[in-house]
Amino acid sequence: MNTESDKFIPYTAPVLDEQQSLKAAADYFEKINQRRSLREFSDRPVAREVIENILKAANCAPSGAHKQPWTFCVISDPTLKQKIREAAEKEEYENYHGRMSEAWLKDLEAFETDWHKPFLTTVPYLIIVFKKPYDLIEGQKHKNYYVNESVGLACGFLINAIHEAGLATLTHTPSPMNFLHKILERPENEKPYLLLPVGYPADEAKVPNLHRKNLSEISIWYE
Ligand code: IYR
Repeated sequence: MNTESDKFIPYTAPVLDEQQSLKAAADYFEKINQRRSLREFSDRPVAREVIENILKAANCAPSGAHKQPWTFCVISDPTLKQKIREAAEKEEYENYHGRMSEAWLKDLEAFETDWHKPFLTTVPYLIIVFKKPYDLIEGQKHKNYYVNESVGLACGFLINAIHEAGLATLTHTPSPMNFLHKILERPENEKPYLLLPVGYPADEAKVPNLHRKNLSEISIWYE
């Protein structure tokens, strides 16, 4: 039973002094600055427990009213990966042959992408994130809050955990993504949100030569 005394518990994260904060923030930036979206993966296996911990980390993201409106489908079955690749490539073919605007195609030139998505079958794991606009409990609909924001945050945590584990990923949205709902036989209250291939990078993997905006371009300080 919930009593008044167990409604709130102590906050246990360590409190750092200024020197420790300076070092922690700088070290963290240095590490996350190595993160890149990758399209060239190795087929080297990844331990299931690594993926379990990555998902547990994603599940630590904040969410509207702590509803955690997400489901992570984890696919290592080769037949299923092949099926997903075929369906994704079919949509991407349409995207690259008429559905995307000229301006959009031009913006993608730096990435040299096309409708072929071989990484979907190379990687040991695909993680498909579903959002839940409402929960279904005993046939009753219970609305969730800030669903896109919450699931976006969880994906951020997920990508961070993937990087931290020495793995790489790509935020892939072969839209429309409804085929994932069908192939994975998800319930009506789940909508596909993001597809993440997860694995080790291929030997000598390359990424586009992109630059991040600097602090003065992304922040305005009111001091
Ligand atoms: N979904 C396509 C196109 C694509 C769109 C964006 I926005 C990108 O940042 C990269 C690619 C594809 O995956 O190729």
